[in-house]
Amino acid sequence: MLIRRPADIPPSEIMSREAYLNRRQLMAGAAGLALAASLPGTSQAASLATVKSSFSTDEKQTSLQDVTNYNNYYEFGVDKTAPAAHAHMLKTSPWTVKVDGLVGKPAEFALEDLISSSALEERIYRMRCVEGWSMVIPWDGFPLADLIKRVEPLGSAKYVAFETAYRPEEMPGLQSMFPVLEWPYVEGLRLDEAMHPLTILAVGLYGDKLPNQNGAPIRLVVPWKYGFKGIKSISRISFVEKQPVTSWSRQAPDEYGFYANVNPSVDHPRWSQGTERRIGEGGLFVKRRPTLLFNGYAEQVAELYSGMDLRKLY
Ligand SMILES: Nc1nc2c(c(=O)[nH]1)N[C@H]1C(S)=C(S)[C@@H](COP(=O)(O)O)O[C@H]1N2
Ligand SMILES: [Mo]
Repeated sequence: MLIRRPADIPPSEIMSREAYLNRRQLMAGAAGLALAASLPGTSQAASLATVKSSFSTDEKQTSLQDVTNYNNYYEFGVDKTAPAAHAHMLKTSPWTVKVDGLVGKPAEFALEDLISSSALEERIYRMRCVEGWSMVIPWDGFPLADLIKRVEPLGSAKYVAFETAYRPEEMPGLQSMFPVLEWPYVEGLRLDEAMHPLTILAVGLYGDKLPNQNGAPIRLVVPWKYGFKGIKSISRISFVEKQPVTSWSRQAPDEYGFYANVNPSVDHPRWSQGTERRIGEGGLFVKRRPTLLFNGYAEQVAELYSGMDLRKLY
């Protein structure tokens, strides 16, 4: 492991997770307690009660410090540390998610409703960013399929479109004279991808409320796709017939596609996708890891793409 000065090492990295959560519980702020109180069967060890999932990897988890300080969230700046510095500006409560389009039961859900009406699961997923780094993150969330079933999609619904909140006053990146992306950030999935049991909406990580820089209060997690599919701070989910526009493929269609499935044999035009750097594995002599097809989830998801040319539909 990288040797750092003690002052650089956050307590969360030194303590075991249990000790950390116990300490957190003692020190839990009003927000955490209020959220915990609103949840059925909240355990004593953490703010969010979750059940374990068989979909989790047992690989070493990336430290909370790295998960919350090395982020992409361009609404708050393009540096990896900018979201941790600025995302507190986003007011995440109250929060609603509007679900509309080709559904029998369109609705505007309060976040608390979405959380209390689902059995939260801990999903420890490998995450791979298109830039070439990866992490292992213990998300707390529920299958997107649960929400989809509640709104009863019509037969004509083929895709699901997602939108991040549009809040110029609370998102400095939206005030920039030279914006990196068109806002709001938008993403999409084919309906069968959205219904897949691995696809979740996360409302927490490491057993606690989702930090703002990771997409509070609710964000998408699709572990076999590049990180940019995981749209943060979702305010709207629409069911549509045609493949929706997505932020990065609109910005640079030759570099980023709609599918964005992790694939070591389909390179980005400017760099290889064959290997990755696992965040937290520091040091000069640490080898990059080989990237796996569908980020290692091929057994579960390859079937979704049978017969498709993954070089063309990248
Ligand atoms: N709204 C919004 N969502 C976003 C992004 C963004 O800039 N804006 N960045 C994406 C990218 S490129 C990645 S790699 C992941 C990073 O998620 P994390 O910071 O929780 O690890 O968020 C994705 N979701
Ligand atoms: Mo990314």
